Amino acid sequence: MANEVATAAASGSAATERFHQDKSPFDAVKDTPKERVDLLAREVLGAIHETIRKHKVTYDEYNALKAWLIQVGAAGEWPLFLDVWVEHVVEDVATAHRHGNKGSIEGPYYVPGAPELGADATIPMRDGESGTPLLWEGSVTSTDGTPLAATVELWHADNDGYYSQFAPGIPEWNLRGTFATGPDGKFRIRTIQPAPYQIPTDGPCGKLIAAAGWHAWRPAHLHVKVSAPGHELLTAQLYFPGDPHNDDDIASAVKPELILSPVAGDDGSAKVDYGFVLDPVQG
Ligand code: MBD
Ligand code: FE
Repeated sequence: MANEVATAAASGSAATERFHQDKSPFDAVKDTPKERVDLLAREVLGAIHETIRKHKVTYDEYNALKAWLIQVGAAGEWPLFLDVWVEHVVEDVATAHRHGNKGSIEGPYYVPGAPELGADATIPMRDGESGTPLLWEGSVTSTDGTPLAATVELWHADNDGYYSQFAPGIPEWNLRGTFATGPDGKFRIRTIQPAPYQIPTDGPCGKLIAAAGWHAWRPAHLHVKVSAPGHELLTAQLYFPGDPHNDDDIASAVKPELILSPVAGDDGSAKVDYGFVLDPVQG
């Protein structure tokens, strides 16, 4: 374990495998009419054709694209590519009708089934887990203010920017937990503050970033999925004030409503209050 290093290919193939492991994503769209598939496929291809004509894309560039796309698949980086550069628009469209909490993208590193904990608990972590301790208190309510017995799933990177199950040498459920609130909707979670996250630079996504002169950073973030009976599932990320990448997240997933306001405790820890408002399911 000690000499294993995190590689793009390893975290990419873990993410790809994980995605296929759940129920088939095709099931939910099996009744999609041909007309819609035709429309979407034609418009996406049309946008590519237009770019080629507009910028006179050459055969050398076309062949490089082909080779690069093959590499994205071989490295298992399709989940990473799509979640970094596409998912944020899908999320915007999917949640535009909501009156409750703003959401954000799920990203490639969610794993269902994290250890179940109570409303007042410490997330699984290693002895001496590095990083600023974070005490997070909040409650879950419906849009009319009613407290909800809810489930808060939390997952995040460690102080080196690595996620358990996607980087080697980290215990399986490290920094992943499922917290159940009581009927008052309240929770109190102890964890550590994650570090900013650099998407793998040694794989094909990293190659695109370098070739385009972009940077590979996401701001430090906590991922959550908050659910309650009769309410829409909220998938969100929470951010920390002052992070240099809050303004230029490579995944375009920061919203001002999702930036926390932690206060420093006298023991070097951070304390934060942040609760969630869920939209009732309509109809
Ligand atoms: C992440 O941790 C993440 O949250 C997203 C959206 C993309 C890559 C890595
Ligand atoms: Fe993340």
